[in-house]
Amino acid sequence: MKALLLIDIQYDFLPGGALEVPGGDRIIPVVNRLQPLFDLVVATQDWHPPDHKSFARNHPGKKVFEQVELEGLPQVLWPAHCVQETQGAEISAEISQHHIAAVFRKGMDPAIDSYSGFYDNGHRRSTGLAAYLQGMQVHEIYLAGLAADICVFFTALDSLAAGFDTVIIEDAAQALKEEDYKKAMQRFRDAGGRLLRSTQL
Ligand code: VGL
Ligand code: ZN
Repeated sequence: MKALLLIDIQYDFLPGGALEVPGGDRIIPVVNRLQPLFDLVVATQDWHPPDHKSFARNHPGKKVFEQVELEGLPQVLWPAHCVQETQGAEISAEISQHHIAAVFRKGMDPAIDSYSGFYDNGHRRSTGLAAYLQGMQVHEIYLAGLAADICVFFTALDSLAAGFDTVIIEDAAQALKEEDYKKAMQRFRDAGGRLLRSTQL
């Protein structure tokens, strides 16, 4: 079975959002066109409490995009984004919702960030996504969403590590920073991942 994972296609990562990915909205029609081609579509949703430690505002004297240490890990401080129950945390209504079988939320623990849809950044706790996909007999995972250099990338690495055949759909994922994206995709390929364009599916 082939699954399409839609990573964090939420208003706060789209143009006009609190942590907008430039051009992030370009992926929406591509994602909608792809959904019917898969056996299963699953979404992730960044879902932070207001006191989340990845927010610069929760570190007095620190600025957005500064780096600190959190639970022994390097942490970029973000503008407050995807706060639980706010409009910015909603998955875009422009994404066809009827194909989405399940939504896995992440980033609820205020003490640690969670870029991957599978685990927090310290790989301490699982979201249950790997077991869910295995239970659904999924062997191939295709990724789309935001941001390509952060949450799509880290989800893709964990997907490979869990043993799934893993593909990032290049034109269905948009990066926050182009230089980071290039490095990330090199690491992804080195780990055994593949990049395809939506027209190749
Ligand atoms: C993301 C930064 C912070 C993402 C989530 O979805 O790529 N990036 N939280
Ligand atoms: Zn976040």
